[in-house]
Amino acid sequence: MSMTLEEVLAGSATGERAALAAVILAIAGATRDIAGLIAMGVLAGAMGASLGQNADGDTQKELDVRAQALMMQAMTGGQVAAVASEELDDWQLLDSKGAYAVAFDPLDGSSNIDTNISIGTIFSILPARGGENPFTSAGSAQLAAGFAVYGPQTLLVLTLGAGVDVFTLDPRDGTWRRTRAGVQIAPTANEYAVNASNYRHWNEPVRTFVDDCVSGTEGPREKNFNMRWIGSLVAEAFRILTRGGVFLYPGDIRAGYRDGRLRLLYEAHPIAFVIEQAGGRASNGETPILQMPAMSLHQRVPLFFGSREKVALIERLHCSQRSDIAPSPLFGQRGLFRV
Ligand code: FBP
Repeated sequence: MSMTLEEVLAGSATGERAALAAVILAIAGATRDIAGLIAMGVLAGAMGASLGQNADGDTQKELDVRAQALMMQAMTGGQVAAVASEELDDWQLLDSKGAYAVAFDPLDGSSNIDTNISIGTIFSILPARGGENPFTSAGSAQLAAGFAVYGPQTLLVLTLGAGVDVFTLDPRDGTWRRTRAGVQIAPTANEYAVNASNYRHWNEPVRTFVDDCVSGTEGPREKNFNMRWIGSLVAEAFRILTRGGVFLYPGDIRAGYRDGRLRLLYEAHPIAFVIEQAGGRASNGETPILQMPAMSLHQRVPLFFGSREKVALIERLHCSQRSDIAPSPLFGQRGLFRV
């Protein structure tokens, strides 16, 4: 029988970090409750009903609010000093003596709630700083991170900085069981994920990357590519962990989208930590996501992640444009670096 989450944590979150296990178990418990609510669908109420707007101006749905409440409940009374959430205007101090700070998106992929498509919860655990704001560090400061996927199976993807494990929720007894250990992302793959309806808003490097994929065997890459866009970051991240590929949510020229759509602190940082721990790469096109400090709680960031060779290619395309030099033969048609 595969190991339970409790057994795995007992082996990896030891010594000073033993309390980290309790925080992860509390988050796992909340995600199990959220999964139960989602599985009920409309029997639990109109989960996709719009209630207003959240701190960042996104439409807030009933399930966003219920998931937020379940996560907050799980964060109270333990070792959590402070929380930040997509659904809160500001960070909240819970207990200045707590050792950890948790940033989370309680419900990722809200636009998919009514459509029975996979959605999830994303979390990032940082060291606390007493009564000070702990949510300003670079992503490299994370102690643990992961996400739950509420799909055909309920999954928990977790890293404590020493590889990535996947746990599956056993609906027979509510136990999380490890079903994959030491996940590794293929270094290259012929699949990309992007909201192509934004093509006209993108900058040149992103258009070049996608144009080359679309041209298939007739283009500079001389092979065919496949495209997927689910509209739930967690589902795209899990697919990429499973069979490789690359995800792109660039900044674009639409009002409010200069830095893309995704939030650094509770979306890009934790996803980047997982992806890099699985041998992949995550970048804003120029800088590794894990090197970027959070300047504000709801800061957005252009996000490219997945198979490391593909992300490196996207970075080279950004770099070649920024350097403002005559097009190099290396980046030209059928160029070496585009392969
Ligand atoms: P939420 O956190 O509000 O759900 O937004 C994030 C997200 O849904 C991601 O999961 C997804 O990758 C992206 O927005 C979809 O954006 P778009 O609406 O442009 O397809």
